[in-house]
Amino acid sequence: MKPFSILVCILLFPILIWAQTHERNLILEHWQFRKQGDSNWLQAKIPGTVHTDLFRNKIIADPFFAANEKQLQWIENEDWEYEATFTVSGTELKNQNCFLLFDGLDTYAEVLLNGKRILSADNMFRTWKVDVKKLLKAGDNKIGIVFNSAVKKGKEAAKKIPYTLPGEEKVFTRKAQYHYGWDWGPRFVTAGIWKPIKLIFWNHARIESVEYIQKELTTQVAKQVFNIKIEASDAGEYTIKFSDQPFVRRLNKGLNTVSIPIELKNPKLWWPHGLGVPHQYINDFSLYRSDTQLDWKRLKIGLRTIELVQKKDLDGRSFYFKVNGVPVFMKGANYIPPDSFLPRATDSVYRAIVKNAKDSNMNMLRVWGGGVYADDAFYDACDENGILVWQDFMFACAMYPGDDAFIENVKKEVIDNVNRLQNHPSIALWCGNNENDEGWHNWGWQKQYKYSEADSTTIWNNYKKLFHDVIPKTLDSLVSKDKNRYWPSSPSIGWGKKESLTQGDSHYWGVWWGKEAFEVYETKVGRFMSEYGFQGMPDFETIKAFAEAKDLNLQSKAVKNHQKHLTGYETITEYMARDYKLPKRFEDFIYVSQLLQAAGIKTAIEAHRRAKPYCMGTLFWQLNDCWPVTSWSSVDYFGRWKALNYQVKKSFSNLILSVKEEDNGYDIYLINDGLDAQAGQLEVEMIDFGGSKHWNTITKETISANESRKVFKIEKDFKQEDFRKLVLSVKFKFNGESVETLHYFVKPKELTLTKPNIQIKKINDLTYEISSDVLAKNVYLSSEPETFFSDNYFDVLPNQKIEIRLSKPVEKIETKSLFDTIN
Ligand code: BMA
Repeated sequence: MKPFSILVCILLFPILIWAQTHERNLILEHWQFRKQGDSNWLQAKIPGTVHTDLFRNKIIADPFFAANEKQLQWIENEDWEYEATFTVSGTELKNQNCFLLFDGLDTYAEVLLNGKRILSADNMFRTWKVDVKKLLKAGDNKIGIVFNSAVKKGKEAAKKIPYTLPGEEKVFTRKAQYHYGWDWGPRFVTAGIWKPIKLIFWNHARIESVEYIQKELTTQVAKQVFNIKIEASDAGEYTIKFSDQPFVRRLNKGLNTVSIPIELKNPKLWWPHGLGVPHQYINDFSLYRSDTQLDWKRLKIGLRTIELVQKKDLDGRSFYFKVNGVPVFMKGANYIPPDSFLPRATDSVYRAIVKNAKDSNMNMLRVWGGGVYADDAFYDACDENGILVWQDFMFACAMYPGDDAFIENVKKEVIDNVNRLQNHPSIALWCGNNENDEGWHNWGWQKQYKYSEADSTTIWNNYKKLFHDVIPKTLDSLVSKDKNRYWPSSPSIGWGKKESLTQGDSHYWGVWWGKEAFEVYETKVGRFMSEYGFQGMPDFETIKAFAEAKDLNLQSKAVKNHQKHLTGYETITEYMARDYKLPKRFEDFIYVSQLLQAAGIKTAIEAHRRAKPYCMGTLFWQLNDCWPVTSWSSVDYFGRWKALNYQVKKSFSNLILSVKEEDNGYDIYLINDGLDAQAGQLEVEMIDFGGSKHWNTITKETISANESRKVFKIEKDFKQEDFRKLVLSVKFKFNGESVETLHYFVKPKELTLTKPNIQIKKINDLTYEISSDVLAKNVYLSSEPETFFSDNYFDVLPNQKIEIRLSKPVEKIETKSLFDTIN
């Protein structure tokens, strides 16, 4: 920079500050906290929670370790105070306008600025904006926040109605419901400043938000409108610039909406993962008064159409998404919050979760209603990676109050969150709640809580008011037609009812909760399977992070506390005994529990995909965890993949083979989610575990685009064979690529396995080749901490070489296979 320009900058600096909207993040100040009534203040980290602040100050032990959770329940019954002092300069005070923006307060918060109450917050999902121009002073300013116990507040509200609602005190509080404990999560009813607090100064006018409407989209043209909401404190003429194109408008004092229509020729579309590139356009808008830039906003958008098609057909009613005119089979999982203490989850955590989804060939995640509306980083990552989002509103497995104050609070929450999320191309569906409708009709709540007819009517009417009226109407008022897809409850019909398999979305829990065999998944196939699942233990290293060496067994308090399903370990063991020889060592039990989970969910996914287009979606329960725990997740709290996630990656690839045993034979299916037809060679071999070929056949097959079809049948006429030693290997070679699958004829516990000699050959620092003399079943590779293998828990056939890539160079690789667990 030349000295002259430096001088100009120095001279202009105060003027620029004075003119432009500028923002300070108050989380950077020195914050302190204490239990209300205590005299000592302790250092706090913002954003944060009381629990994590207490832990950092060594007042409590690690909440996730062993059974510490049980000793920490007192925290939820206390009120907590936070405070900070921040300095405001004279120049800052000269700005015409100034407000405080609270992105998230958890939950009942009384906020004081320089001794004056400026806000009473009561919903952790809302953002709060408070004009503080008149209260700020030059020099030191003090902000104080008292968080009242959410549990106590909930209990007080519960007392005001004459009956108990399912979900009890938590349903009165607009706070993440999983904080009160779930069947995969601990009970930590947090309090605190969970998102940033910003001090914003502005003059004349500022851009409040930009909303994007897609009027028309074809391959030739995208007709779009950007609605720019501008708050003005001075009426007058302003210019909005979009890609250097000026739009001059007169603004009134108050809130203005400026609409800018933009036409784009030959637009590049946004495609879900697996079907194309999720292209995004960057749109920058700046606001000027004369030649001075006042404000600036960037909006990334993706151009795509999405339709939820529900058409009557012979079986019932379809339920599928058409994206850019193409019916898309949705493959994915249910997503829960990534931590019990949400502020600990950094942007990189959200990015890693979405990357896991993409790397395992998913194209949809369901943000489940018992958590929180996720952070922006999550949706940004979904947009960038082509992952569609089924977005629940935050209500789950309960019935909610219907008084005016509650309804009004929810309405505001819907406005805040729909406005925050509506521009994301990833948002495919808004859904009212998780399992409230199903719970009311099928879980026996009426009997359990002994409702009178009048109470029942009130509760159900309140349900209808919220999910059939207030939420959809608020959504209608906020979003344009192209974004308006609302589904009141997931599932629409409970899993005991036959209609749940002929229309709507379906949660199937006959397996696990109903203890039915995994094979039942093959018959209980609905139109869109939005939940089903089976537990698997997390990685051994993950368990070692919360349990001491002496506690590494299923009976220890530590391991028991990290299983939140009432009969979780018993259910795993019962299913395991059906299919596997029960291992004696704890470490082996972990490994086999993962194999069991992977095999069970593979059965479900393949049944769902075979049934395409009758069934058009499969989202298993659940992708991730909020702490280290034995749960239904495919990736554990630390991001370690369970066997299930490696299986999912295979089962969700665009083109797969699937073998289904029928009474009279083995049907081979080709399932293609891709948009190109494929022709190739199908090679079927029956080999024994020593590698000898017993039978084989080769045929030419084709599969159309977006199709599932039975392409081949093997009759059951192998009378002389010992099926305990045989495996069917099926390959489809097409277009220079190859997919394959293995099918065993008996359960793993009946297989005649012999000790494999597993060879690991180093090709280069990051590539190894795995081979074995005899069948090595479910080879598990492990190495130094945080080494990621491109595949794991895979079978190695004799004469086969499997190439594995590593995330980093390692000294040594250890192996284990199913054989090791039975000897
Ligand atoms: C589903 C979910 C969760 C629960 C899971 C496992 O129904 O909606 O409420 O954690 O089952 O039980």
